[in-house]
Amino acid sequence: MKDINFADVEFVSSFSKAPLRLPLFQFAFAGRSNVGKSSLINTMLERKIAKTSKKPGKTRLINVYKIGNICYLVDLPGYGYANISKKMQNEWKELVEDYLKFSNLLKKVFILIDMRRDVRNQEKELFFWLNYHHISFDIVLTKCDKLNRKEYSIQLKKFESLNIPFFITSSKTKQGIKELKNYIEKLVFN
Ligand SMILES: Nc1nc2c(ncn2[C@@H]2O[C@H](COP(=O)(O)OP(=O)(O)O)[C@@H](O)[C@H]2O)c(=O)[nH]1
Ligand SMILES: [Mg+2]
Repeated sequence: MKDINFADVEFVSSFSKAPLRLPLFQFAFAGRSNVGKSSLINTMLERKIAKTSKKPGKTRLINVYKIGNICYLVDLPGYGYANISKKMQNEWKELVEDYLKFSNLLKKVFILIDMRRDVRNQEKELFFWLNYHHISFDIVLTKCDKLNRKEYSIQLKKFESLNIPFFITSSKTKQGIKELKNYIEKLVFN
């Protein structure tokens, strides 16, 4: 099996319209704001390339990073902001749903969930919607360093009961990062 050099990364662009014709496999990252999406991408790529916005909810853009000449990581705008208008919610939906439904060569969607939290309606709706459209997804649990052993085992059981494959990660301790990268490699080259 070939290797992907995740450090060989290039920022492609921020898209306000769904990029549907990217010529290589894509891995998309979705999740509510503050879940640790930018941190995860930066940790995987071993540099601070993913933009972190000080004003969450302001950017409705899809950020795309190209790894070597092999694949793309697609950073989808976060959902679940408390104070955003219906209009902005609809814009988010249209942009993200357009991309997920119609993008060429989308290999996998990773849905990030803070491991301390429970699965909420927004995630459940997203699971349902992705299944309905036959779009393949897994869960990536973030911030696993923030749980003590007891909390960890309680949450682990909860997520196991969903019957959706999941990774357990921390951008702080780098737990699970190698596994996630190996998995992406496997999906690209198989
Ligand atoms: N302890 C810990 N904090 C994290 C982790 N990942 C992200 N954070 C923190 O969570 C906050 C939101 O992270 P960010 O990556 O900007 O989230 P995004 O809005 O989903 O892109 C920041 O303060 C990060 O430092 C993690 O794995 N462990
Ligand atoms: Mg971010």
